[in-house]
Amino acid sequence: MAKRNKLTHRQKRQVGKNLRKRAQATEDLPEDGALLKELSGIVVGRFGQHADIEDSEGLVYRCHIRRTIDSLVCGDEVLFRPTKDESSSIKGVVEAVQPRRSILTRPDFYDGIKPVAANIDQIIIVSSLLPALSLNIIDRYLVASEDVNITPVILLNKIDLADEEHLPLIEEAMQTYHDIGYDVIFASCKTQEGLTALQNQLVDKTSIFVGQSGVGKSSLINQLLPDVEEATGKVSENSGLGQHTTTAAKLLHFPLGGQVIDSPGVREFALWHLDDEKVTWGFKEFRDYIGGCKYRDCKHKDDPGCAIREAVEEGKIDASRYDSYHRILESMDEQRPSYSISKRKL
Ligand SMILES: Nc1nc2c(ncn2[C@@H]2O[C@H](COP(=O)(O)OP(=O)(O)OP(=O)(O)O)[C@@H](O)[C@H]2O)c(=O)[nH]1
Ligand SMILES: [Mg+2]
Ligand SMILES: [Zn+2]
Repeated sequence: MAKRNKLTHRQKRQVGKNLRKRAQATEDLPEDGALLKELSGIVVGRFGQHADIEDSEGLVYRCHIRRTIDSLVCGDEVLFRPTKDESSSIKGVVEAVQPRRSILTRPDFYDGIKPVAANIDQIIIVSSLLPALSLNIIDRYLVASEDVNITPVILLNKIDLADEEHLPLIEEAMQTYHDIGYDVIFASCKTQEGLTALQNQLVDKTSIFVGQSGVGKSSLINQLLPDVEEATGKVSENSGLGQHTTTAAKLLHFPLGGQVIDSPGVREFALWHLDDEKVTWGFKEFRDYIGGCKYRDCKHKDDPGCAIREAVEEGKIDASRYDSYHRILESMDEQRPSYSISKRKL
């Protein structure tokens, strides 16, 4: 008997995808006559083959998605047709997606770049003092935000945990971001410090909270939306990670206006999909100097006549941001999955 070659993980996923597509194709979508006229709505939840769509009055319909739509994420504005029969479990069909004003993506090890959320106005980068404050991680999120061209805001949570010795150091580090031009908010879910400032920052915008597990994203959302009760978890002593982590993507409205998309997909931004030039561009304060280096292929390190390094030496660019930049470039080579490297070599 001929030996059958095993499929690779990637091939198995492709087969699974094809099977799901076939199943969906043969699924009975409601007939034209069973549907009411088209309405506009927004995707507030996304599960497998279905999406929850909210209409302009705040009513939510669980809908099928037409096969012609190949990508639908929280925050997408859509046209959908409710079913006439209100007793059916599926309440409508998503017919079309409006052009996106912005799209947040994340690199997926197997599928390449995957969309996570659409029409986001700002990214709230949540960091905290437990897990320990990492400026390098903030810088990674800033680069990712700059790359998708969505305004980032830095939120330092759990400020109640800062002691008198460390507070000035933390303030100094945050001042650097403020000087570059980023909004910085100090907050605590425990003492309520900074929550009004955060609330004002969120009005009339669609925001997304990103940050490592356990920094308090869900706790902050709970504070602003006491009715919602996002699952929060104690930071596990062993791993330093939150235990009750958020799993399903959803869009929630704030009482004062504005909305948030809470999604697990953006918790960990990896940057390996960006090339070096994009990382450089993601350091906003470097931009004035890009193109000013002596050599076109300047690595902005020891190269003679490097305009960026000279700006660091003259104190125009913060030295810790410059170090962080090089650390990101070095770690990206390690994080890049092998198939991505081989693609680059082609
Ligand atoms: N001391 C202190 N603890 C906080 C604060 N905010 C949140 N926490 C605690 O931090 C832990 C983790 O908070 P979560 O809100 O679950 O964190 P998360 O960012 O949503 O984590 P994931 O869902 O895993 O990504 C919980 O035990 C919270 O009670 C704060 O301002 N001060
Ligand atoms: Mg959470
Ligand atoms: Zn240079």
